[in-house]
Amino acid sequence: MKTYQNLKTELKEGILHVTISRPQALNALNMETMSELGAVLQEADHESVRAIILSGEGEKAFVAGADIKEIATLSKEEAAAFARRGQILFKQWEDFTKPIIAAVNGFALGGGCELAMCCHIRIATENAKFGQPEVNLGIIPGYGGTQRLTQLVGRGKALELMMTGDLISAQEAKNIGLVNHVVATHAELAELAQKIVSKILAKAPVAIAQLIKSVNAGFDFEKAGYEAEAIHFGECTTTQDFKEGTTAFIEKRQPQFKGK
Ligand code: DAK
Repeated sequence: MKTYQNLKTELKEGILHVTISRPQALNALNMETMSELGAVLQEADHESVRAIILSGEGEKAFVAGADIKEIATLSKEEAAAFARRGQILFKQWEDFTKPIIAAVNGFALGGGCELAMCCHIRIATENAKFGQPEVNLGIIPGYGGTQRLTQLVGRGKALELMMTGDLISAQEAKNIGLVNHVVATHAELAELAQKIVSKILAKAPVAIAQLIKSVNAGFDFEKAGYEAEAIHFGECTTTQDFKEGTTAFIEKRQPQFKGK
């Protein structure tokens, strides 16, 4: 396996363990990490890899979203290109034809929740928290979250979560169908991920691949929702409110939104 700046990888008995590792920023997704998530998926497209378990470094965060400090400095053109690349990258993870388990070990917020939703199965420790707090920054989810959250939990709950920006516990995430299983400890999370993967790997790989393709075919990426999300996300990033939201986060204060 290659060496990555922000990912730790280990291939053990056909299972590729990928750990996002920027603990100083709660594993937030900067551009480099996004590009490494693309590269590692390409590497995983090899017969030696039969499944992926994705997690975050440490006991606090899976991924606390896109790197707000980095996105605050993007130009409009850079922002649009970055958003589109993110949508495509997350779709590649969703469409990967070997099982991917998200082992959510802490905060899964914004882009982190969106990344977990691209994985085929989500399990979590009870300290994990989920949410789409983009509204606090004056934007909307831009990596397919408006679509995938709605698919997983239904329209009413998805809209409530996205409009309030509320964070929910792992147990509540399980109650609404965002997470499949919740365990107490990080050791149990690793054990459960391994157990689920082992069970799947005992089945016929072609059938598993065809299952993933069949399920995903019913949630067509070309459908209007993803396109609308990209357009409306782009519109939000041009507002003064987006500048205010990201600046307020960096300055550790509440944002004052003006509606423009
Ligand atoms: N980005 C950058 N740094 C982050 C971060 C993030 N998303 N989340 C946390 N950190 C940093 C904090 O700034 C802090 O750094 P220092 O102050 O120590 O230098 C360090 O990680 C520890 O965080 P806290 O001190 O805040 O820890 P707490 O336990 O007090 O709070 C928290 C944990 C997860 C509740 C809090 O850190 C938090 O609210 N984090 C932000 C959550 C969030 O809003 N995530 C982003 C959602 S939006 C795009 C534009 C936007 C997006 C994508 C693309 N384009 C223009 C293309 C947005 C997508 C999103 O994901």
